[in-house]
Amino acid sequence: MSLRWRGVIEAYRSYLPVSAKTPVVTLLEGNTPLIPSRTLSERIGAPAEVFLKYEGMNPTGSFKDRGMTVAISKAVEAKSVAVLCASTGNTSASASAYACRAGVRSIVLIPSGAIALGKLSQALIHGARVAAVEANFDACLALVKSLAQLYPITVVNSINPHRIEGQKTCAFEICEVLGRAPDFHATPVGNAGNITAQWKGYQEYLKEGKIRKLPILLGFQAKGAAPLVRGALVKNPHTIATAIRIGNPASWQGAIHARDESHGLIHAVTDREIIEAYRLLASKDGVFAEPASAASVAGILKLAKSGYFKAYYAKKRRRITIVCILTGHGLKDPERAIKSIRVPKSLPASLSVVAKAVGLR
Ligand code: AN7
Repeated sequence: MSLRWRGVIEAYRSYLPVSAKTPVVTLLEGNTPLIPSRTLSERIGAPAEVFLKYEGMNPTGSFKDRGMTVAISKAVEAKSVAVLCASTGNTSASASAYACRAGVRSIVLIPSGAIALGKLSQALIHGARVAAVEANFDACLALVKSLAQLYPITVVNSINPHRIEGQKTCAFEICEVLGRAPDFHATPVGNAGNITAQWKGYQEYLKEGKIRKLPILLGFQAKGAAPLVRGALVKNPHTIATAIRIGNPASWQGAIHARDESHGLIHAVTDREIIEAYRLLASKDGVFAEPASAASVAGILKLAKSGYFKAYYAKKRRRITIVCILTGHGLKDPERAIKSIRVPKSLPASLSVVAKAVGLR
């Protein structure tokens, strides 16, 4: 076997809308680790093995790269000279990186003051034209749709179907590693493109005979930004998980289908539960994911407490496999990490003072 990984388009070409004529724009995204979590496995309340699909290991630090390689490749094939997106941060980081690699311009609209610093730095360093708009993500996306009507530019938000196609490869990789689909697939939900894509991936693998059974999908939104849970738009969404601060998800129907067809659920988790899960992952498993990503972990811990997995085990009587998607890297939002932990104060360079401060006696 060749160990050379060539990105998701080459790995899954026959499942993607590309031909021999499509110029492949790739940063060798995908092939991310599926890390077993002993800490979480022990907290499920039934015999279970929990895995973390660490999508923060993609080239720009989030799952968006899987969709962006396809969207930008298709934009170049269509001779587009500029791409446009609205973003809570990660889409803009990914779009600007793939666009500069392809030699096309990127324009990004972000909610002013409401995206994590790491993501903003990525869009800027990759040379995107950044508009910091005094509005939330939903309003930015509405502006993007209007701009696309007026100017010849390709929208690379997940309303672009090529994004969904690329992102479904996450489900393929999970099935490849496990040799089947997991029993449960837990994921954070914002604009709902990703849950839609993942469900599509599993369904295609079932149809192709690569798996025999579909997983149950568990989607988690932040409580202050949970339109799918409430069944109504949220006008002023709020959460510390800025990536999923979205009140009017574009793939609303996709998320509802994924939930209902898989006999799953979409629930809300509080900011406090998100931060607890965020710190647990970092301090017990050694995995640093951004706050929005920790929503999937907060969600399964909450379900575990309510006896959800125990009830499933009582019926099936075999060990449960759960995959949590960690959608983005913790380094995207270092300010949040610093805020949630006590920062060390500076000390004189004295052996006794330093030893005492770090707990050595
Ligand atoms: C880390 O970058 O919407 O439900 O504009 O960055 O597919 O929207 C990001 C979303 C989860 C939610 N985790 O995925 C954007 C943007 C992280 C994210 C989501 C996002 P969707």
